[in-house]
Amino acid sequence: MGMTIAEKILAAHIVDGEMKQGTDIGLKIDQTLTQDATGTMAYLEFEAMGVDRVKTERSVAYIDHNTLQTGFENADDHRFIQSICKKHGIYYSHPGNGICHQIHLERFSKPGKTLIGSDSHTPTCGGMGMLAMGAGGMDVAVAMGGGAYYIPMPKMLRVNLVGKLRPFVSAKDVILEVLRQLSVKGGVGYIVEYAGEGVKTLSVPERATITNMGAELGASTSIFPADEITRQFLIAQGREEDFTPLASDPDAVYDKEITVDLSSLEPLAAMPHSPDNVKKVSEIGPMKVDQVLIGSCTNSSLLDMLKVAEILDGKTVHPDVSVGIAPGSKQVLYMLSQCGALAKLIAAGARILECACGPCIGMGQAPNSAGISLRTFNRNFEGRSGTADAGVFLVSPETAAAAALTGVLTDPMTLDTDLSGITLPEKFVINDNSIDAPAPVEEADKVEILRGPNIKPFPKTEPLNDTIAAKAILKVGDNITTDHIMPAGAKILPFRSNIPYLANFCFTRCDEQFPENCKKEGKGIIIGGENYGQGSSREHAALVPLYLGIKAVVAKSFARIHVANLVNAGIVPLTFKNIADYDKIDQFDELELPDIRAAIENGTEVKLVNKTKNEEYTLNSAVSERSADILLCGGLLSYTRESNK
Ligand code: MIC
Ligand code: SF4
Repeated sequence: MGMTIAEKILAAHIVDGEMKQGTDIGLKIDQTLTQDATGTMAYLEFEAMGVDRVKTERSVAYIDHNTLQTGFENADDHRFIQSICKKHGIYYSHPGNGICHQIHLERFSKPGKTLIGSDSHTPTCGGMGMLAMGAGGMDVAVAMGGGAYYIPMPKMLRVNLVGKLRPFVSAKDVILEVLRQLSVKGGVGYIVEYAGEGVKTLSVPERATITNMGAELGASTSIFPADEITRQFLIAQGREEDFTPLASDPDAVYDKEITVDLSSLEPLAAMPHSPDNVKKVSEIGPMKVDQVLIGSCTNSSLLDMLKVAEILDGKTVHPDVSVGIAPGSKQVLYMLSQCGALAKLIAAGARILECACGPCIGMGQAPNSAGISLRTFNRNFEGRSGTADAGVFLVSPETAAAAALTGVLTDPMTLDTDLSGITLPEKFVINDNSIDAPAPVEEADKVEILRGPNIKPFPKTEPLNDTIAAKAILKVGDNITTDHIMPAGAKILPFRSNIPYLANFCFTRCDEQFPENCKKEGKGIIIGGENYGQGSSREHAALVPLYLGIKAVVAKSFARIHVANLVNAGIVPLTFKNIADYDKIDQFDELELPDIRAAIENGTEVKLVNKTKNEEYTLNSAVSERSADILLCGGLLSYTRESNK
């Protein structure tokens, strides 16, 4: 039987298990990346493992999230990461060099290789034909130490692209259409593979926009073939030797298939507050817009920026709109400045922002009260922008630029600009001087690790108890994001290495009393709905609840990265056997999970006793055999220490 692209890469990297759906497989990881908001913790965990030098082919640490330095915290963390990199064999990308995914695509991605990153948008490099997955920081630390990365063997979903995009319709509209068809849960358990004639009409950065936002489908990852277009991109980046062709076999079997007709697509927008709440721009109509932001790892490539510059050329942005533009990398910004496109953006009145995540993660540019913000980003979860009552719409750069001029949501197909001349350059300008190579092995000993006072100890874990008895300290609905569990933003993000401080903000978007209640009770169980923990890969959404005494989360279903993070933190994830039981539990009910340790050990069903209601429900332990062992030890760090004994 033929293989899909993903199956070929999996087969070449499997080191444990069998490629059988429903079982866990362990993969050899060729490359890792971290960003600074998850990186500090990941490197503390790496240090705790006691490995001298990373064992991957390439590991890179990027500084792109916490670049707003309103106190010493971020700068201290950057210095810590820089020194760790130097000592342990990791490449270090300086702040200002750009967003991890954009730079990794440009400078390090390689078809056929595996990459895991402590950021949920790591699948961006799937646009290059890499098997690139988002993971918790601890999993990345293990992979840097040479350990395998475990995932449940995914199912295969094929997106058949037919036709060709019309001008002013772009890659963002393709992924918004896929999200419209599949929803934020539609990709769970799948690797999404793009195929069909339409693939040949998309450049690598366009493919990367699509695989990037595949994260919002809940998919394990997304991937494109590596073809002549891929090779041309690598040649333009001066890296032709990194090319390997990659295609699925003609008789490859997919578990599911959908089709997107590129020719009939129209500009789309994801409306507040979910990336799958998609409508046609023409259908929403000329809604007044207060802010337009262009950038983020989804849409900050040179191609995107050149199109925007062309649309704004010779015009002035609408006086009622604040327009911010953050090019994705130093390479993009430099080339924009060289060809004069940057001058067009500046002349039009755009606010040029640093090459970083910036407003995408709430680092500045919060909209006005009840403001309408059009963003080329990938997430529009409530409150993520920093303004609780703002409405964020996710759109393509073309749609964003159109609204920047008119002040209202505008279908860019109605513009009179000609974008046909905008193509990728044959050669990008290569200047890697903002990426430091690590110290040579023989000098590593001399490198001192620089630790600031913001770094606080990791929360204590303990082996799983025989029985868990605790209150239902919180009950939440469907599609709870990690932004609900552990918000980000300029005020909180600098404390990603200070779990006790972060605890004051945990779940406060759902229940202001949550941290207080946990501290009062000392322990608790969380009751969740479908797709609990979707969104970011931040392990803080597990580590902070762990610190607050959360012992188990009982949900209708879980998002892939978050469930792994819970296990890694030693918090037991459980699912309802009978979904209707969810309705029978109320906040503060006294719950008990008798003999939970034995049930996890033996892989049997788990009993949940609701003492308040005098009822009993059956739960499934949502974990594999290996995850069960990790839970029994009290988390991945203890498990790794035990296994190394
Ligand atoms: C995000 O987009 O939410 C982030 C910030 O990039 C996160 C990582 C984090 O929380 O640090 C992600 O997507 O994994
Ligand atoms: Fe950064 Fe936003 Fe991309 Fe996350 S989604 S990596 S915050 S640009």
